[in-house]
Amino acid sequence: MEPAEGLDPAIRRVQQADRLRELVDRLLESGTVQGERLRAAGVADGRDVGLADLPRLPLIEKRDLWDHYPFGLRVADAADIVCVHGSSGTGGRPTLIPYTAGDIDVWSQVMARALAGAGATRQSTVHCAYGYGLFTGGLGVHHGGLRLGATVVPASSGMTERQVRLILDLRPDILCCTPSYAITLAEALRGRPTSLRAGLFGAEPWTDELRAQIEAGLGIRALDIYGLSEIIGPGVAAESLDSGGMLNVAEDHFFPEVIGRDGLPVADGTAGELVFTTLTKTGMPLLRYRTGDIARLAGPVDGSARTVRRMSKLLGRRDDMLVVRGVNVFPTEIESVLLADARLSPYYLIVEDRRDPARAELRVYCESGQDLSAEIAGRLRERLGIGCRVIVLPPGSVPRSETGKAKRLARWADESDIAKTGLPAVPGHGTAGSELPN
Ligand code: DLL
Repeated sequence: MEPAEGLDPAIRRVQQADRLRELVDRLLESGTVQGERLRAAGVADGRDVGLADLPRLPLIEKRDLWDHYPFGLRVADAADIVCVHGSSGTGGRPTLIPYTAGDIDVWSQVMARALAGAGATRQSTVHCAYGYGLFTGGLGVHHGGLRLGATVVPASSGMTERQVRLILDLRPDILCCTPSYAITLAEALRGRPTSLRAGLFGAEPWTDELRAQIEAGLGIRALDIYGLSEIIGPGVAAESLDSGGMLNVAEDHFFPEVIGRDGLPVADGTAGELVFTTLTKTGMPLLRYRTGDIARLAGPVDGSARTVRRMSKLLGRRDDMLVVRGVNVFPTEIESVLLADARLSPYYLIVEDRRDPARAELRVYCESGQDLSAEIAGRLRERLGIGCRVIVLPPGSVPRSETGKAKRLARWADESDIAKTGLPAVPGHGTAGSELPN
């Protein structure tokens, strides 16, 4: 464990407050919109703020990044930027993040921390099957692995047969990839034993039910790792072998808050939107960035050597929340129901069908050799409180993705959207859909 993780929380608070003041000074000097907004909020100097003042400081969100695309929020000199990462984003608008050498150092540190929390050491071999590129998954793990002194196998994503070969021949103990790809790898390994002991899986939502399938399929401990390119990439928070099912937040670098719909902070244990402040970043630091991700915060595990605050697995995203006939549903709740049934494959697709706006319906496409549609629809109704149309297709029908993030949610606004999902529009292919109640 890294000393920063075990710091006396009172000392960490002082360190965070100092870092916050330095950050505020950097932003005020930058002449960017974040500095202007701070001035408008009455902050003229870093010494004006403490951690308790955070809730009254301005928030920033993805729209601001787009409005100042590509680098309008950059604070460091252009010459000090050493690389760029980001996400392709929706609607073709990428989000680009410039990093200084100092930012890469912070990232390496928090990723080394996450890998060590999964049991990795200098002796480890880390098989990294996250994509390498603008996406932060591959290179984030890579930086952390190098920092730890482990051997990194930069397999990147795709070419599953080659991945299997590398895993069998190079005998890695740690696997890093998306949770959906972990399932693909488990299937491709077809029960052959491996040297893997643990994996760090993230970049897309996944449930404890999927965790159980990965752990059984690969014979490993499956841990969750969270992050977003705007803040740094993977490593903002990660589970460790002993973190009690929650993710340790690297809060000495990324200060977490959770806010309610009204924008006000909520108590620990209450779900709300995660907001992060990058206390130590210098390339494009963000003060109070609204992530759109929904989670809960909690204190450290009682009696643990790690004293950092923890966050829950993500419950969902603000914009992935489906509101169907007035009921709020997160896709992860549907996954929990589907994956608890061993007769279904782990592949599914949820469709919010609004082709007839007056009669929006939720369709759940899943796979099984058996007609389970009525049974699954019943269980979903019990869990969600609304009826869904469940369509059980023969195994292999739901589109798979070997690279990038799994697409498990589609929205149909008109007929042209149907073809994009690669699925049959009408129930009856495979097993008939269940009746639509209410
Ligand atoms: O996905 C960074 C990452 C790479 C995290 C590898 C973990 C592992 P972006 O492409 O910018 O960055 O996407 C960030 O992905 O706001 C969440 O909505 C989602 N996400 C990331 N990690 C998790 C997770 C990377 N563990 C967005 N569980 C975030 C659920 C996750 N969703």
